[in-house]
Amino acid sequence: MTIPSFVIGIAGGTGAGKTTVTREITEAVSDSVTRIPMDNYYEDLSHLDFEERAEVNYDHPSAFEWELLRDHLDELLSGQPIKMPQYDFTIHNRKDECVTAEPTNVVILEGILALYDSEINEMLDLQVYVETDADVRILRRIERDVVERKRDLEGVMNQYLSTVKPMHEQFVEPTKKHADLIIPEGANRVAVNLLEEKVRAEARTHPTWNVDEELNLSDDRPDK
Ligand code: UZR
Ligand code: MG
Repeated sequence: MTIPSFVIGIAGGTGAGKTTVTREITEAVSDSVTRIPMDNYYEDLSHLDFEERAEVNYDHPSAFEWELLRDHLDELLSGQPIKMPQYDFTIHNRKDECVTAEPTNVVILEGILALYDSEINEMLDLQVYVETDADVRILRRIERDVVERKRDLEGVMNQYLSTVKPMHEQFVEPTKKHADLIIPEGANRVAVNLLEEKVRAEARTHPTWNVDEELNLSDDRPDK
Protein backbone atom coordinates (compact mmCIF):
# COMPACT_ATOMS: atom_id res chain seq x y z
CA MET A 1 0.00 0.00 0.00
CA THR A 2 1.31 3.42 -0.93
CA ILE A 3 0.58 6.43 1.23
CA PRO A 4 1.17 9.53 -0.89
CA SER A 5 4.05 11.59 0.44
CA PHE A 6 3.57 14.73 -1.60
CA VAL A 7 0.31 16.36 -2.64
CA ILE A 8 0.38 19.31 -5.02
CA GLY A 9 -2.45 21.66 -5.94
CA ILE A 10 -2.12 23.50 -9.25
CA ALA A 11 -4.56 26.38 -9.73
CA GLY A 12 -4.88 29.30 -12.13
CA GLY A 13 -7.32 30.77 -14.61
CA THR A 14 -8.69 28.98 -17.63
CA GLY A 15 -6.05 28.71 -20.34
CA ALA A 16 -3.24 29.53 -17.91
CA GLY A 17 -1.36 26.33 -18.69
CA LYS A 18 -2.20 24.23 -15.62
CA THR A 19 -2.62 21.02 -17.58
CA THR A 20 0.60 21.65 -19.52
CA VAL A 21 2.58 22.34 -16.35
CA THR A 22 1.12 19.21 -14.75
CA ARG A 23 2.03 17.10 -17.77
CA GLU A 24 5.54 18.46 -17.99
CA ILE A 25 6.41 18.01 -14.33
CA THR A 26 5.07 14.44 -14.24
CA GLU A 27 6.13 13.06 -17.63
CA ALA A 28 9.31 11.38 -16.39
CA VAL A 29 7.67 9.70 -13.41
CA SER A 30 4.07 9.30 -14.50
CA ASP A 31 3.75 5.86 -12.87
CA SER A 32 4.33 7.42 -9.47
CA VAL A 33 1.85 10.26 -9.92
CA THR A 34 -1.91 10.27 -9.46
CA ARG A 35 -3.48 13.15 -11.37
CA ILE A 36 -6.81 14.51 -10.29
CA PRO A 37 -8.26 16.94 -12.83
CA MET A 38 -10.92 18.99 -11.03
CA ASP A 39 -13.19 18.86 -14.11
CA ASN A 40 -13.99 15.32 -13.06
CA TYR A 41 -15.58 16.70 -9.92
CA TYR A 42 -18.14 18.93 -11.57
CA GLU A 43 -21.53 18.07 -10.08
CA ASP A 44 -23.47 15.34 -11.79
CA LEU A 45 -26.03 17.25 -13.87
CA SER A 46 -27.91 14.31 -15.33
CA HIS A 47 -31.18 15.69 -13.97
CA LEU A 48 -30.89 18.67 -16.38
CA ASP A 49 -31.27 18.52 -20.14
CA PHE A 50 -28.50 19.64 -22.50
CA GLU A 51 -29.79 23.21 -22.93
CA GLU A 52 -30.06 23.67 -19.18
CA ARG A 53 -26.60 22.23 -18.64
CA ALA A 54 -25.15 24.61 -21.22
CA GLU A 55 -26.42 27.51 -19.08
CA VAL A 56 -24.72 26.42 -15.86
CA ASN A 57 -22.00 28.65 -14.44
CA TYR A 58 -19.05 26.25 -14.45
CA ASP A 59 -16.67 28.84 -13.08
CA HIS A 60 -18.52 29.24 -9.78
CA PRO A 61 -17.45 27.13 -6.79
CA SER A 62 -21.00 25.76 -6.51
CA ALA A 63 -20.52 23.86 -9.80
CA PHE A 64 -18.19 21.40 -8.07
CA GLU A 65 -18.95 18.42 -5.86
CA TRP A 66 -16.54 19.40 -3.10
CA GLU A 67 -17.66 16.72 -0.69
CA LEU A 68 -16.73 13.95 -3.12
CA LEU A 69 -13.42 15.60 -3.99
CA ARG A 70 -12.48 15.92 -0.29
CA ASP A 71 -13.48 12.31 0.37
CA HIS A 72 -11.46 11.07 -2.57
CA LEU A 73 -8.37 13.02 -1.53
CA ASP A 74 -8.79 11.67 1.99
CA GLU A 75 -9.05 8.13 0.69
CA LEU A 76 -5.97 8.47 -1.50
CA LEU A 77 -4.04 9.97 1.39
CA SER A 78 -4.91 6.99 3.55
CA GLY A 79 -3.73 4.61 0.82
CA GLN A 80 -7.11 3.65 -0.65
CA PRO A 81 -7.92 3.58 -4.38
CA ILE A 82 -10.78 5.79 -5.60
CA LYS A 83 -13.34 5.52 -8.35
CA MET A 84 -12.83 8.86 -10.06
CA PRO A 85 -15.69 10.22 -12.17
CA GLN A 86 -14.88 11.26 -15.75
CA TYR A 87 -16.14 14.43 -17.40
CA ASP A 88 -17.30 14.97 -20.96
CA PHE A 89 -17.13 18.63 -22.03
CA THR A 90 -19.13 18.02 -25.18
CA ILE A 91 -22.24 17.09 -23.18
CA HIS A 92 -21.48 19.24 -20.09
CA ASN A 93 -21.81 16.22 -17.87
CA ARG A 94 -20.13 13.26 -16.25
CA LYS A 95 -19.61 10.16 -18.27
CA ASP A 96 -21.29 6.99 -17.09
CA GLU A 97 -18.04 5.24 -16.35
CA CYS A 98 -15.53 5.96 -13.59
CA VAL A 99 -11.81 5.24 -13.60
CA THR A 100 -10.01 3.63 -10.68
CA ALA A 101 -7.13 5.75 -9.44
CA GLU A 102 -4.60 4.14 -7.13
CA PRO A 103 -2.68 6.15 -4.54
CA THR A 104 0.92 6.84 -5.55
CA ASN A 105 3.74 8.83 -3.98
CA VAL A 106 2.76 12.06 -5.65
CA VAL A 107 -0.81 13.30 -6.04
CA ILE A 108 -1.61 16.34 -8.18
CA LEU A 109 -4.93 18.15 -7.99
CA GLU A 110 -5.31 20.44 -10.97
CA GLY A 111 -8.08 22.93 -11.70
CA ILE A 112 -9.21 26.54 -11.65
CA LEU A 113 -10.23 26.25 -7.99
CA ALA A 114 -7.62 23.78 -6.73
CA LEU A 115 -6.60 26.26 -4.02
CA TYR A 116 -10.12 27.40 -3.12
CA ASP A 117 -11.34 25.04 -0.39
CA SER A 118 -9.76 25.43 3.04
CA GLU A 119 -10.00 21.73 3.92
CA ILE A 120 -8.39 20.77 0.64
CA ASN A 121 -5.70 23.40 1.09
CA GLU A 122 -4.78 21.70 4.36
CA MET A 123 -4.24 18.44 2.53
CA LEU A 124 -1.82 20.04 0.06
CA ASP A 125 1.93 20.02 0.66
CA LEU A 126 2.64 22.44 -2.17
CA GLN A 127 0.26 25.03 -3.54
CA VAL A 128 1.06 26.30 -7.02
CA TYR A 129 -0.69 29.07 -8.94
CA VAL A 130 -0.04 29.40 -12.66
CA GLU A 131 -0.32 33.06 -13.54
CA THR A 132 -0.77 33.96 -17.18
CA ASP A 133 -2.04 37.23 -18.65
CA ALA A 134 -5.77 37.31 -19.36
CA ASP A 135 -5.28 38.10 -23.06
CA VAL A 136 -3.11 35.03 -23.55
CA ARG A 137 -5.57 32.92 -21.61
CA ILE A 138 -8.60 33.95 -23.66
CA LEU A 139 -6.73 33.31 -26.91
CA ARG A 140 -5.91 29.80 -25.76
CA ARG A 141 -9.43 29.30 -24.52
CA ILE A 142 -10.88 30.30 -27.89
CA GLU A 143 -8.59 27.93 -29.70
CA ARG A 144 -9.36 25.05 -27.36
CA ASP A 145 -13.13 25.54 -27.23
CA VAL A 146 -13.62 26.22 -30.93
CA VAL A 147 -11.16 23.69 -32.32
CA GLU A 148 -11.21 20.90 -29.75
CA ARG A 149 -14.60 21.26 -28.12
CA LYS A 150 -16.49 22.32 -31.26
CA ARG A 151 -18.07 25.44 -29.73
CA ASP A 152 -18.89 28.50 -31.79
CA LEU A 153 -16.83 31.67 -31.40
CA GLU A 154 -19.74 33.86 -30.35
CA GLY A 155 -20.74 31.43 -27.62
CA VAL A 156 -17.19 31.29 -26.28
CA MET A 157 -16.97 35.10 -26.23
CA ASN A 158 -20.32 35.49 -24.48
CA GLN A 159 -19.45 32.89 -21.90
CA TYR A 160 -16.09 34.51 -21.27
CA LEU A 161 -17.59 37.91 -20.58
CA SER A 162 -20.66 36.76 -18.67
CA THR A 163 -19.13 34.13 -16.35
CA VAL A 164 -15.52 33.13 -16.96
CA LYS A 165 -13.98 36.57 -16.46
CA PRO A 166 -16.09 37.76 -13.48
CA MET A 167 -15.79 34.41 -11.70
CA HIS A 168 -12.06 34.42 -12.31
CA GLU A 169 -11.78 37.80 -10.66
CA GLN A 170 -14.08 36.90 -7.79
CA PHE A 171 -13.02 33.32 -6.97
CA VAL A 172 -9.94 32.13 -8.86
CA GLU A 173 -7.51 35.04 -8.72
CA PRO A 174 -7.92 35.55 -4.94
CA THR A 175 -6.68 31.99 -4.31
CA LYS A 176 -3.26 33.13 -5.47
CA LYS A 177 -2.67 34.29 -1.91
CA HIS A 178 -2.65 30.63 -0.79
CA ALA A 179 0.12 29.77 -3.23
CA ASP A 180 3.60 28.75 -2.10
CA LEU A 181 4.79 29.16 -5.65
CA ILE A 182 3.53 31.33 -8.51
CA ILE A 183 4.57 30.23 -11.97
CA PRO A 184 4.61 33.21 -14.32
CA GLU A 185 3.27 31.90 -17.63
CA GLY A 186 2.67 28.16 -17.88
CA ALA A 187 5.64 27.83 -20.17
CA ASN A 188 8.20 29.20 -17.72
CA ARG A 189 11.08 26.77 -18.24
CA VAL A 190 13.06 27.48 -15.10
CA ALA A 191 10.07 27.16 -12.79
CA VAL A 192 8.80 24.03 -14.51
CA ASN A 193 12.25 22.40 -14.39
CA LEU A 194 12.64 23.14 -10.69
CA LEU A 195 9.23 21.72 -9.95
CA GLU A 196 9.93 18.69 -12.10
CA GLU A 197 13.08 17.98 -10.08
CA LYS A 198 11.07 18.13 -6.87
CA VAL A 199 8.39 15.80 -8.24
CA ARG A 200 11.06 13.34 -9.41
CA ALA A 201 12.67 13.33 -5.97
CA GLU A 202 9.32 12.76 -4.24
CA ALA A 203 8.35 10.08 -6.73
CA ARG A 204 11.49 8.15 -5.81
CA THR A 205 10.83 8.19 -2.08
CA HIS A 206 8.60 5.16 -2.24
CA PRO A 207 8.09 3.87 1.32
CA THR A 208 8.55 0.23 0.24
CA TRP A 209 11.51 1.19 -1.89
CA ASN A 210 13.17 2.84 1.12
CA VAL A 211 12.68 -0.24 3.24
CA ASP A 212 14.24 -2.41 0.53
CA GLU A 213 17.15 -0.06 0.22
CA GLU A 214 17.75 -0.11 3.97
CA LEU A 215 17.70 -3.89 3.95
CA ASN A 216 20.25 -3.96 1.15
CA LEU A 217 22.46 -1.52 2.98
CA SER A 218 22.31 -3.48 6.20
CA ASP A 219 23.48 -6.59 4.35
CA ASP A 220 26.72 -4.78 3.56
CA ARG A 221 27.41 -3.67 7.11
CA PRO A 222 30.44 -5.44 8.58
CA ASP A 223 28.78 -5.87 11.97
CA LYS A 224 25.84 -7.81 10.53
P1 UZR B 1 -9.72 24.75 -17.61
N1 UZR B 1 -16.26 24.30 -18.68
C1 UZR B 1 -16.96 24.28 -19.87
O1 UZR B 1 -16.70 25.08 -20.76
N2 UZR B 1 -17.97 23.36 -20.01
C2 UZR B 1 -18.30 22.49 -19.03
O2 UZR B 1 -19.20 21.67 -19.21
C3 UZR B 1 -17.57 22.53 -17.85
C4 UZR B 1 -16.57 23.45 -17.71
C5 UZR B 1 -15.16 25.28 -18.51
C6 UZR B 1 -15.43 26.18 -17.37
C7 UZR B 1 -14.07 26.68 -16.92
N3 UZR B 1 -16.28 27.16 -17.79
O3 UZR B 1 -13.82 27.99 -17.34
C8 UZR B 1 -13.12 25.74 -17.60
N4 UZR B 1 -17.06 27.62 -18.40
O4 UZR B 1 -13.92 24.70 -18.17
C9 UZR B 1 -12.12 25.20 -16.62
N5 UZR B 1 -17.82 28.37 -18.85
O5 UZR B 1 -11.24 24.30 -17.24
O6 UZR B 1 -9.07 25.12 -16.34
O7 UZR B 1 -9.13 23.50 -18.24
O8 UZR B 1 -9.82 25.90 -18.52
MG1 MG C 1 -6.57 22.42 -18.42
